[in-house]
Amino acid sequence: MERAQVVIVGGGPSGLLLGQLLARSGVDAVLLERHTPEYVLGRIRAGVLEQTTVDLVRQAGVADHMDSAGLPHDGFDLCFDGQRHRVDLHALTGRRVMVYGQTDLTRDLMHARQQAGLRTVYEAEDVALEGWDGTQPRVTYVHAGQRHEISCDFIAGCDGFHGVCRASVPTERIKLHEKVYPFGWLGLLADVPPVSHELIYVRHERGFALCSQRSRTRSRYYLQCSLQDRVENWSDDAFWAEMAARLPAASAASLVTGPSLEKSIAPLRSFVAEPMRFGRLFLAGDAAHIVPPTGAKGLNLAASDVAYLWEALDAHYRGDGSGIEHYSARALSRVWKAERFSWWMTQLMHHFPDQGSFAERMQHAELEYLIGSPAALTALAENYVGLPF
Ligand code: RFL
Ligand code: PHB
Repeated sequence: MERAQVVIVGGGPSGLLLGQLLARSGVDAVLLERHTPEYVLGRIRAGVLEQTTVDLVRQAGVADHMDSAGLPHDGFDLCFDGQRHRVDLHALTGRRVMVYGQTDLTRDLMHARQQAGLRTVYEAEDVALEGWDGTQPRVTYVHAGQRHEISCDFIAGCDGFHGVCRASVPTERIKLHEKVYPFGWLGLLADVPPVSHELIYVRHERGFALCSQRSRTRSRYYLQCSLQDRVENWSDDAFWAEMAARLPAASAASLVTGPSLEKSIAPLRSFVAEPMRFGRLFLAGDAAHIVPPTGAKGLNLAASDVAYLWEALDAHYRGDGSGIEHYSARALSRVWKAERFSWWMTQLMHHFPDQGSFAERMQHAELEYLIGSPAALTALAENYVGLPF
């Protein structure tokens, strides 16, 4: 039987970042990922990093590319009634965010892991957890047709929403909170210059739209779509026409279109599993919680979980086990605040299918109040740049 101090299940940003930080602390961790590296890098997801996430990536020693290619943003636009209103994050909070794609961050982390020769198994099938409630956890998996077994001190469940770790916990030990929204986001990635140098969040009767970016030459756009929509039914031309219809005329006129590199639909949900620790099993990132992407919080929450878990494990191996006891409560306190913000921004900006005129007027009144009130704008800005951890 193999041996490791920590087995990390999942090679997305949570698992890779945790692995990098643990290596810095001299903790021996094996990482098991179900898919190939190419598959993991093919998923186009987050684009906005909070300052605290940027700092953690620097602490992990993998910031070179992010620091040279990432785009610091001091603000974004909220758009409604055909008008754009700038939210000056830096003036309101003294902080900014960094636009840097999850794909790039994941690639940087994979590269660093490989360079450091850290044990990683891609295409690890049938991962199963045992003994996490006792003192001797074990993880089994199949690779290249052979079953392997690793004994360890701790298991880090970084295996996303559909992973095996949360699913291994008996239902009576875990409380799940969930809200499913009646729409999804259709995303498109293209090598065209962004329509604006900052992000634009658009509320429109036809549905929400978001203009984001990956670089000065690569754009990421999203359209609120129906849950019945299929990517195959959206030609690139149809996407660009719909985006132009939801933008103010001046912005639509300067929208540069081009062939898509990727198009996908993501359903929106809010989800929290409590607690986030079960004996020697920890959940981190999307394995424990999901936010709708409107507030750009998912990856950043994964980063704060990882920071807490790293601190707890690092302290444990230096003789102080109290961090392990407190991990779940610490993480959940930040998780719920980000859940609240993401839920709030989602219900403020989207068109709900059964929304009556009253709800529509409430959205409108709240947006008008927001742009006229420095206090309300500051509350928005301090959540968007990220609460401290
Ligand atoms: P991931 O990225 O899902 O990675 C989990 C990994 O675990 C593997 N796995 C297994 N491995 C072994 N055995 C098993 N049984 C396994 N089961 C699963 C999977 O293959 C996968 O590689 O979770 P992680 O690491 O916690 O990272 C979370 C983030 O990916 C997620 O929160 C963000 O992408 C959310 N998100 C955003 N977050 C932000 O902070 N800012 C944003 O701007 C932002 N935009 C977004 C987003 C998510 C989106 N989608 C598609 C959901 C935009 C979108 C459209
Ligand atoms: C993205 O660039 O993918 C992105 C940006 C901001 C969000 C969500 C997604 O709120």
